[in-house]
Amino acid sequence: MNEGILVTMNDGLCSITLNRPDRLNAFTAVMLNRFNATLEDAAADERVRAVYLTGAGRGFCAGQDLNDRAVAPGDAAPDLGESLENRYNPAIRLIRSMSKPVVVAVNGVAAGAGANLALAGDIVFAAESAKFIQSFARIGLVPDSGGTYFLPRKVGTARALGLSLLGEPLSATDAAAWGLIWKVVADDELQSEAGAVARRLASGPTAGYAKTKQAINASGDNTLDAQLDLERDLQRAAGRSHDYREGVAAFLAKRDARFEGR
Ligand code: T3D
Repeated sequence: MNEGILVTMNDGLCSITLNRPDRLNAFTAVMLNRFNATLEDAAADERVRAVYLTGAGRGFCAGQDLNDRAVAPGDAAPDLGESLENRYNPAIRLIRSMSKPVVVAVNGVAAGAGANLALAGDIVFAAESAKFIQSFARIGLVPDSGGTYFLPRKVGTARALGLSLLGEPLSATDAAAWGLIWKVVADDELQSEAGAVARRLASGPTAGYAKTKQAINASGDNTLDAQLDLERDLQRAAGRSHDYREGVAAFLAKRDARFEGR
């Protein structure tokens, strides 16, 4: 049973496809547990040097599957805090803390936790027809999966509040113009373009990427002084890496570098 997740491994790239296309890849608890286990494996496996995430069918992910538990009037209230603590928060923490780049190819609508999962990626591509919806307000919920953390930082408070309170779709083009994502590409070029970037990252200087991600992640909470100190320490370590020596040697020899990720 693949539980709504397809996983392939190729040349250092772990590719994950959310695969419940008839439900726009909405997460059931079982599917999200499996997704998190896959991320944990990818984070721990030294052979994995980059992760690629996309959706099957016409959607990327419609967030929580609203059929997955009873919420009818009269039913006991479900504990959504439990759902976040045990499933959604670990997914976001795994993506942000993983010491390898995570490339996301948003192939269609990304709603609710599905939107914020996409936005947690390191390099986010979106198909021209894709849209991002903070749909939580439509069902009386609060943006989760890092939405209230990442949105204000990426687009400012005014746009974060507009997106969150109104729950209106944001086009891929506007998402790129607002600085929410890396790039919007033609629908039929999404997988080839985003996939090529993921493969490139999977054969790049993995240890250097890890330090870069660590520094960028830390910057929001650091003073300039603290950030300069962090850069010094990370650069000192990067300067001792195999890939730094190889990168300089390749530059001087006017050839392509053969990075080993260490
Ligand atoms: O555990 C917790 O609950 C806490 C965590 C919460 C995190 C969250 O993600 S809360 C937010 C949950 N997601 C939503 O509220 C989004 C619901 N979906 C939509 O608003 C719309 O489907 C979309 C705007 C995403 C797309 O609209 P459209 O018109 O392109 O497609 P559609 O016809 O609505 O959906 C296609 C099918 O997928 C449809 O099924 P059907 O009629 O063909 O049998 C629809 O019911 C189903 N589907 C879409 N989203 C969900 C879903 N089924 C279950 N859960 C969904 N989230």
